[in-house]
Amino acid sequence: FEEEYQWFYEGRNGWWKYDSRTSQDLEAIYNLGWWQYDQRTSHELETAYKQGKRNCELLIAGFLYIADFGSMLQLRRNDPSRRRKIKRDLYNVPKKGVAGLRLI
Ligand code: V3L
Repeated sequence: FEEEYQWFYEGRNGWWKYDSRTSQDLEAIYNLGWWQYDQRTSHELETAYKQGKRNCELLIAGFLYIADFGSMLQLRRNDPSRRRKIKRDLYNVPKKGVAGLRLI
């Protein structure tokens, strides 16, 4: 069972950037820059979002992060310069993979 909406965070340095001529087109058309959060974290985000909370604290690979729904950014709690855009989108939009596991 997949929830209709999932949460995504922005990646960097994707494989599609190796071909500089088409990278912008691919990124724009297929939106390949996004990773889906793992199922547990995506569910935590969805619950907090639906409760109208301003943010949600996340534990990811031993690090605490804040997902801020106002700015739609994920920030590492002890180093807020480590920031990534986040988005809520339909579960079946194109993505790089889930939580760092590539689809291809
Ligand atoms: N879920 C899983 N891993 C995360 C998350 C998250 N929400 N946030 C950060 N990391 P930072 P490309 C990402 C990982 O923001 O090729 C991807 O999942 C993050 O992993 O500076 O650049 C890929 O595994 C990074 O390894 O705190 O798109 C990897 O980057 C590390 O935490 C490469 O993706 C530091 O991120």
